[in-house]
Amino acid sequence: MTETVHPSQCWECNTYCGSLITMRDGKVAKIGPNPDHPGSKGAFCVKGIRAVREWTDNENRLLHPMRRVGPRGSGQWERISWDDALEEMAERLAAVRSEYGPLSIAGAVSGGAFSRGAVMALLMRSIGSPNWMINQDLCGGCQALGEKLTGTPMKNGEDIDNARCALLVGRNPYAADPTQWLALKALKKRGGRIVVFDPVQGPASDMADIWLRPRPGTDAALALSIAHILVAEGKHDKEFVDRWCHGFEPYKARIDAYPPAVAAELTGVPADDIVAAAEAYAEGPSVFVPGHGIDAFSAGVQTFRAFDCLVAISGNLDRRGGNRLTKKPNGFRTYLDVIHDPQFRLPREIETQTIGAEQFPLWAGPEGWQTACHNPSVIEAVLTDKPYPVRAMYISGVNIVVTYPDAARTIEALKSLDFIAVATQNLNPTSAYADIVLPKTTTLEEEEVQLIWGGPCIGYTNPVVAPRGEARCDLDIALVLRDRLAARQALTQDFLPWADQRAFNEFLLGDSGITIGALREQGYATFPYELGAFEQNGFATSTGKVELYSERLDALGLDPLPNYTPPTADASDAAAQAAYPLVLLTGLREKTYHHSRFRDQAWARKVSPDPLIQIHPDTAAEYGICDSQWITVHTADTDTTCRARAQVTEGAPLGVVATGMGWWDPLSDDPEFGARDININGAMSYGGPWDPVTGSSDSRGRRCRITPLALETDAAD
Ligand SMILES: Nc1nc2c(c(=O)[nH]1)N[C@H]1C(S)=C(S)[C@@H](COP(=O)(O)OP(=O)(O)OC[C@H]3O[C@@H](n4cnc5c(=O)[nH]c(N)nc54)[C@H](O)[C@@H]3O)O[C@H]1N2
Ligand SMILES: Nc1nc2c(c(=O)[nH]1)N[C@H]1C(S)=C(S)[C@@H](COP(=O)(O)OP(=O)(O)OC[C@H]3O[C@@H](n4cnc5c(=O)[nH]c(N)nc54)[C@H](O)[C@@H]3O)O[C@H]1N2
Ligand code: SF4
Ligand SMILES: [Mo]
Repeated sequence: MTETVHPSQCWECNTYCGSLITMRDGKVAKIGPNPDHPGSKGAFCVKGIRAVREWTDNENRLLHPMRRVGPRGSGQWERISWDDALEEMAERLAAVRSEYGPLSIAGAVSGGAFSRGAVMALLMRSIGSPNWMINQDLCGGCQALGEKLTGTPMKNGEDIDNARCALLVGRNPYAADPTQWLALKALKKRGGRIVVFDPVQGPASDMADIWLRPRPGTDAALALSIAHILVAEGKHDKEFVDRWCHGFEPYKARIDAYPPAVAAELTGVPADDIVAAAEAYAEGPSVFVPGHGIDAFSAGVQTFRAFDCLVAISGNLDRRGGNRLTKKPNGFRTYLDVIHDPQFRLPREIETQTIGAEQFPLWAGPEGWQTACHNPSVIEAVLTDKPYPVRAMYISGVNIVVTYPDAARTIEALKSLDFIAVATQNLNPTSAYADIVLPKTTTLEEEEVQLIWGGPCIGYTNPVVAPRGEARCDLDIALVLRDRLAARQALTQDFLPWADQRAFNEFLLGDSGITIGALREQGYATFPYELGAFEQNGFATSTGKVELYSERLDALGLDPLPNYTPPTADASDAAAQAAYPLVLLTGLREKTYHHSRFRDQAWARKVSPDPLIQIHPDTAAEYGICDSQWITVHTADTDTTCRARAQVTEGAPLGVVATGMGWWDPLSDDPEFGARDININGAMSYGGPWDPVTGSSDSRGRRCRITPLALETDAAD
C-alpha cells in the first residue's frame, strides 16, 4: 500500500479552501484542510471533505457523451462517441451560424471565477458571438460593480483577523464560508465586536453584540445613516477624505438626509440601535463583511455603494483590520484579465451588439464588467427574436433551469431552441433539454490556477485522479470543437491559442515567476502584498480617487451618489399588497448543498430532505399552517407556484417568509426532476425591476402569498 499526500485547493465554491488530499493506491482516500494555506488557514467544510468525492465517484456520474433520442425533456438518451458528439455539435452550430449569423449562438456558464468562464467567452468569440451568459447578476455582480464604480475592489479582502469590529450585512458565513466563520469566532473570543444586519435570525445574529433587523431591501438607509452619524460627530477619517475621496460635499448633503430617525422609519430598526451600530463601527479598525443578502436585487449597486463609501470615509479601506484592496502578483493574469485582453476581443461594433449592452453598458458588451449578456434579455431573445434571434446554446457548469428565476420560461426558451449542448457531471434539469450532453471532469480531475484575494496567494487545484469514464475538461472540449468548426468555415477567429489546460494555466502565471512545479509542491504560492499602495497609484477611477460621487454613473444619467431606493415590495398598490401580503426571501444556504449540486447524495438528503420555508408563528397561525406542513408559494410576478415545507420559527420576521434555493429531485421519475415543483425559481420572475447597472432582478424582497396544502398531501408523499 502506498500513501501520498498532495496539497491542493477545493474550488467547489469561491472560498477556495486549501486542502490536503491523501491518495492510497491511486485512489482518493481522504480530503481534509491544509492548515498552512494562507487563505483558508485550516478552514474547510463537509462539501469539500465528502461531497466532492461522491460527486466524482457516484454511480449517477455521466461517463460518456449522449445524444437525445426522445422528445426534449423525455429523458431518453443513447450513448455516442466523443467523435460523433463533437461532429454533430459542430455541424448543428455551423448550421445555425450560417442561417442566423454568429450572434445567434450563446454560451452559458457560471462566470469568471473559474477557468470555464474564460474558456466559454473565448469559444463564443471564436465562433464570432459576443453572447455568453454568467450567473453574477444573481451572485456578487452588484458588489463587484458597486466596488468598481467607487474605485474600491475589496471583495474577499476582509481582514477579520486584525479587526476590532466586524459589520456583517446579509451574510451567513456559518453555512457559506468556513474561513470567515472561524475568523469571526476568533474575533469574538478576543473581545472584538460583531454587528449583524439581517432580518432573519441565524448563527451570525446569535453571536452578534448588536443585531439590527432591517426590513428586507432597506440596508442602504442604514449605511447612509451610519455615515451621517460618523461625519456629524467628526468620527470619520478627515485626512483620507480630503486626500482621496471625490465628491465629499454632495455626498455629505446626501447622508445628511438620513439621520437615525429617518433611517429608523425606512428600515424598521430602532434609531438607538442604528446609533449603537455606528458607535461600534467607529471604534475600528472595522471590517465590512457583506453577503448575498444585499446583492442580486434591483437596488443592489446603490446599496453596495452606500457601504463602500462608508468603508472609505471611516478610514477602513486597505487598512490592517479593515477591507483590503485586492492585489495580484506582477505578471499574473486573472480570468478577468483574459476576458478583457485586447488580443482576445471581437471588434467593438460586434461587442456592442451583446444582448443587454444597450440597456446595461457597465454590465454587458465592450465596457461591461465581464462583457457578458443580460440573461433575462437572452431568454427574451430566444422567445421573441428581439433584438435578434438566438437559436443555439452551449451550456457548461451551470444549471440554469434550476438557478435562473422563472424556471417555466427558461424551459420554454430551451425547448424552442434549434440546438442545445450541455456539459455536466450528471444529468440534471438543464441537461434534460439538451440534444447532446457531454461528460465533464470534476474538481478532483482538473488543474486550476487562481488568484485568491483573501490569501493573498495564487491557489492551485491538483488533478489527483484521471478523469472517470470519458470525462473531459472545458478547454479540451472547446479545442476540439474549435477545430471541427474551423473545418466547416464556421470560425471567425481562433481565440484559444493553448494546446491544453496546462498551457492555459502557464499563460495565467505569465511572468509572475510562480511555476506550476512550485504550486504542485505547496498547493499555493504567496506574493508580497502591501497595504496602502493607493498612496503611489491612486484608485482605479477617472478621478484617481474613491468616487463618493461617481462620474461614470453621472455620465450615464444615473444617480451619482449612493442612495436609498424603496424595496420593490413597497412599490405595488394596496390591492396587490393585500393579494400578496408577505415578503419572500430566497437563497438561505445550507451546509449540505452547493446551490443545485449534491442533491443526489444520500448523506445530504438525510440531513436536509426537503426545501424548507421559514414562517413566523403568528403568520403560520393566520394561515392555519403547522410546522412541517407542505405549502405553495405564489409571487405577484408569475402565474406559476412551487412547494416547500413550512418551518415555523420566530427566526423569521413577521410578514416575511424565507427559503433556500437550488432544489430539484434527481431521484424523481419526473423528467423535469421537480425543477418547477420544489424549486423556488419555479415561482420567481426574472423580469424587472432590474438594477440599472447590473440588470439584476429581485432574488428576494418580492411580494408573495402562501397556501397550506392539505395534510393528506403529506401522507401521499
Ligand atoms: N454551503 C454552501 N455554501 C455556499 C453556497 C452554497 O450553496 N452552499 N453558495 C456560495 C455562493 S455562490 C454564495 S453567493 C454564498 C451566499 O451566501 P451568503 O452571502 O451568506 O448569502 P445568503 O445565504 O443568501 O444570505 C445571507 C443572509 O442574508 C440575509 N438577508 C436576506 N435579505 C436581506 C436583506 O434585505 N438585508 C440583509 N441585511 N440581510 C438579508 C439572509 O437572511 C441570510 O441570513 O454562499 C457560498 N457558499
Ligand atoms: N432564487 C434564487 N436564485 C438564485 C440564488 C438565490 O439566492 N435565489 N442564488 C444565485 C447564486 S448566488 C448563484 S452562485 C447561482 C448558482 O447557480 P449555478 O451555477 O447554476 O449552480 P450550481 O448548482 O453550482 O450549478 C452548477 C452546475 O454545473 C455543473 N458543475 C459543477 N461543477 C462544475 C465544473 O467544475 N465544471 C463544469 N463544467 N460544470 C460543473 C454541475 O452539473 C451543476 O449542476 O444561483 C443563483 N440563483
Ligand atoms: S467552503 Fe467547502 S466547498 Fe467551499 S472551497 Fe471550502 S471546502 Fe470547498
Ligand atoms: Mo453565488
